[in-house]
Amino acid sequence: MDIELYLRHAIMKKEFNLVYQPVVDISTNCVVGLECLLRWDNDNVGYVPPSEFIAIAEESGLIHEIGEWVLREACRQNRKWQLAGLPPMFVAVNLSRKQFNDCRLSGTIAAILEETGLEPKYLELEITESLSVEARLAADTLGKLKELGLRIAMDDFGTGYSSLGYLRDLPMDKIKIDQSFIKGLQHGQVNAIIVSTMLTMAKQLNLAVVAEGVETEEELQVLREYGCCFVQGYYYSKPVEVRHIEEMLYQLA
Ligand code: G
Ligand code: G
Ligand code: MN
Ligand code: NA
Repeated sequence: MDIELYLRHAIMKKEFNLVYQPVVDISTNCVVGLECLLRWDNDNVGYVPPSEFIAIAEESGLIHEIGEWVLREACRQNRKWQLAGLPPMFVAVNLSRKQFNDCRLSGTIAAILEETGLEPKYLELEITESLSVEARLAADTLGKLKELGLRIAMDDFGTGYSSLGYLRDLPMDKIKIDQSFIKGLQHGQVNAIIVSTMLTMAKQLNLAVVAEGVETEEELQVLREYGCCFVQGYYYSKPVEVRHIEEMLYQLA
């Protein structure tokens, strides 16, 4: 309960911070995008991981205000990097279920894009497989969002209850293979069979693929052989603060 009280004032007190993790094209080592991840540090409760405070924000309804802050901040920052002359990259924002189910979402996002001047094609929204809405409603919402010109990625792909049903029914642009499939990836394993099959399927469905949680050269090598183009994970970089991004972009180049 205490946490909710502090969370309520966190935006006003500027206690939130975004960190960014690169999505890398493995054939060129170029950063093509950055996923932003929310961090919260409060004097009284200390560091609270997002898995905890986002659940509280969802229950209390604070997620709308917090989520809007994240979207605005990510778009503003990406536009700023572009104006500073960095190569254009997309920024990926995680959406929680309550945000997704809010009928004002596409209007809010349209306003944020307008206000920050970020071209919609540089914004990506990550949704998970647990939207818990009817497929038809979710398809309507996604349709409206895509009309704005942005892209939709399915996060943690493969771990939900209806991954394939979602792919069939919803207009996705990308799947992000959950890191549990990537850990210790080696030929001949069940995980390897699943990952290579996901890649084949995605190709035929015209979906981009990002493999998440890549930590080792070995995992990267197997992914390369299966024709995976984009990865994200500690092998390249942890999520880092804004002031480290430019440094990191030069290092990877
Ligand atoms: O950064 P990582 O530590 O620990 O993230 C943990 C979880 O929190 C992930 O599932 C991630 O998607 C989620 N998360 C991080 N930032 C945000 C955010 O801004 N909004 C939402 N809804 N989820 C987020
Ligand atoms: O659920 P989502 O995919 O949005 O959250 C990504 C989470 O995965 C974040 O908590 C991020 O810090 C974490 N993460 C990103 N790359 C790696 C990695 O290579 N290894 C591990 N263990 N976690 C990672
Ligand atoms: Mn994500
Ligand atoms: Na994920």
